[in-house]
Amino acid sequence: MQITVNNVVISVSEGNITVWQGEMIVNASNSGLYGGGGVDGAIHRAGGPRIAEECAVIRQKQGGILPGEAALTTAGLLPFRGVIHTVGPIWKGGSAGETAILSKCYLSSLDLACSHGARSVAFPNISTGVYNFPKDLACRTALDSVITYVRERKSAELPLQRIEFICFEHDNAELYEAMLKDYS
Ligand code: AR6
Repeated sequence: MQITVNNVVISVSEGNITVWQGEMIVNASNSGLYGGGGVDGAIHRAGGPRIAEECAVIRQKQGGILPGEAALTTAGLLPFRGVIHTVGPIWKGGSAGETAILSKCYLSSLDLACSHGARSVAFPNISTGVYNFPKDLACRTALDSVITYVRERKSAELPLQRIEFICFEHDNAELYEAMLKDYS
């Protein structure tokens, strides 16, 4: 399933983000940028120690990153131009600003990708694993945030040509496929 907004192809697929083909991938990390489980673990395992070394430099310089922020490192052994690490909100019931923070994850990752001239970027389903964010609200928030971002930019300010949501879980892939149709 894919749609085109402002000349950017926005698509959904089911699979493992480490074998995606494109320029930059986003990681669902933690505030200390310590490699963990889930997609974070998969990226660090596949990319090798250089990613953790650069995360340690960011940690030393600025003490990590806050939920909603993003930071760029090498992709190590992975064939990407870089990995954008962002930190999603831990779901606490919905009244702690979780949706706004999740939206900010997508926007700050896109800002970073664009400021480095990336032509393509892939997102995992941030916060919907151990951080427990409800999957349907996370999907709506991801699509609203990314599509609004792309719509509001002039083409000249937007190096991106392709944005892909990589769903590791089948139910997430179904949600994204269904909701993406609302924007076509
Ligand atoms: N490719 C794409 N998506 C994946 C992959 C993969 N290889 N593996 C898992 N997912 P999670 P969070 C999906 O738990 O909820 C880490 O320990 C997964 O099915 O990875 O943001 C960090 O260090 C789910 O849909 O991230 C943090 O401490 C989605 O990725 C914490 O978990 C996000 O699940 C972050 O929690």
